[in-house]
Amino acid sequence: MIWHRLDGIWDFAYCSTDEFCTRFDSCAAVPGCFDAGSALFKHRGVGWYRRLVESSGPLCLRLRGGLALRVFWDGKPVGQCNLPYSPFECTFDAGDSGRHELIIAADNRLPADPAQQFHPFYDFYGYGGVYDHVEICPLKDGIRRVEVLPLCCIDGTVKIRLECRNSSPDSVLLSFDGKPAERVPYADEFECRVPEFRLWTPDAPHLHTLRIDDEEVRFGLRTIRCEGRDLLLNDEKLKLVGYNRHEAHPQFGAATPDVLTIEDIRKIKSQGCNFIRGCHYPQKEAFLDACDRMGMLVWEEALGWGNPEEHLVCSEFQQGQVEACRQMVRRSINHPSVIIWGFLNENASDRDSARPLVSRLAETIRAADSSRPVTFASNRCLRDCCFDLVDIISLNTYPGWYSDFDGDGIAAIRPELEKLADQLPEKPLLISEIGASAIFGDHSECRWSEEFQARYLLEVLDCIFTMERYTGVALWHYCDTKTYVNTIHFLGRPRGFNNKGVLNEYRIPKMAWREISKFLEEKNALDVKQTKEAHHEKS
Ligand code: ADA
Repeated sequence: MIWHRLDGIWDFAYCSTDEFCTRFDSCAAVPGCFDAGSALFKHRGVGWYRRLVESSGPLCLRLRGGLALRVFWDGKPVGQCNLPYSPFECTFDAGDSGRHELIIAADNRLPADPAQQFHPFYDFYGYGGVYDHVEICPLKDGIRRVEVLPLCCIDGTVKIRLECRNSSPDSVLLSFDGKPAERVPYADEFECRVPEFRLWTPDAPHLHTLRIDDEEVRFGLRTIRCEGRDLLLNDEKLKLVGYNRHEAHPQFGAATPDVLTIEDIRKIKSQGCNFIRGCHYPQKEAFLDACDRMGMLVWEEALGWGNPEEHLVCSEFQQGQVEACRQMVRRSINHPSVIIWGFLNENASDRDSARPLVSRLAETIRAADSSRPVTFASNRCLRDCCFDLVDIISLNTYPGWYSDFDGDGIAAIRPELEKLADQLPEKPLLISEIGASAIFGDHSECRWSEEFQARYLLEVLDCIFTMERYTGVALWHYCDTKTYVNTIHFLGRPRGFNNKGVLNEYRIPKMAWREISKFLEEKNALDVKQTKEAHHEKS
């Protein structure tokens, strides 16, 4: 399918209610968040975006935004998405050829209702707007979608899954990497070997293409699986080191320009890291594309944050979560960078009542893709009762930051990580969050200073590298991130930001960034030296 981008300056109107808008008195950028700019900063209401589109016949439109989206074509409703941050597609008949009016209404109001998927107690700001490129594609009969799932990194076998619009053909033309096409009988699902395949690895992120009839996809050949306490990439044990990262910037909200996203990934990679947890929602496609190309490993997760029992047992909330997991896997399945699926960050997973939903989400994901491990980030740690339902045990823990107030804080890290390592079941164990806040420019050396944060994170890294039991760490957080202040967070979020970034919100490094860079540089130099010595001994 050939997608056409509709990015640019659209007509715009803001309304505090959701009455259908007919007067567009302003303009706004798409992608863009209306409440990140000066005119409507922090407003809660509906942003109406309008433009004309030349099209006809059956059409698919895809977009991603928040917090709830409605789509109108020539004034008629054609789609609705109540799943914030979720990649969303709607298909409809565009009518006769000519110019048509497309309107997208982005509603960022926050009704207090457990059925909602976004709540203001979440520790990140729920922006209103269109977060990502808006794209359309005319629909034709025949192959509509191709999924490629790597099965074996030794002989290059992949599973191919096809979806057709209307009827399926008897046979299709299949071609890898632009080689001469071969005609094969049509099947919804079949296996084959990639000719002259090269593996996708973080150091050599080789990408292949597969074309089936008119549909072309890019994929990487790599396997990812759990074995005992280990996580194996292409059958080799992985150690993950990296950051949690929100897709956000004070100037752009959640609609960050791709150039910023790519630069963030490049910085993390060149620091010597190999891992980003895309917290706490599905990431934009450009982020995944860039991670595929740059060899960055990604944890992709569906939206959730500290959801209490009341949410977990609410059937509308559950339905939304199931749908969000389905959409996430469907959109991201061909990205080799995605190695872990996650959901429901810090849910009430110490309650038996959490088990049905945790189990249902894990099974929903596995039914759509059994080629990657599934997890959720738990802050219930030793009290958690859902770890048996997932493949990786992931822990959010802040020893010495939210505890040990009488001590120096840093001394609490190692004993806590040792205790967790000793007591949790035999599965790969990941620290999915750990960190300490630092106010940019504070050099008082006490808590909240750049010095304290740097010492804290160096101790964490030292623990992770010396404790075999840990599969890795995603430090909290890559950069300072805007959040809510008038909620539970009012005491711990100066400036209205989560200040645990190692860069500030404008990506200016704090001391921790420089210290971690040095630490990883020395660590990587040592690894290279030891590998050379081992080779030397062998030969
Ligand atoms: C949690 C949560 C993060 C952030 C962090 C913190 O672990 O998952 O989103 O809020 O705590 O900074 O306290």
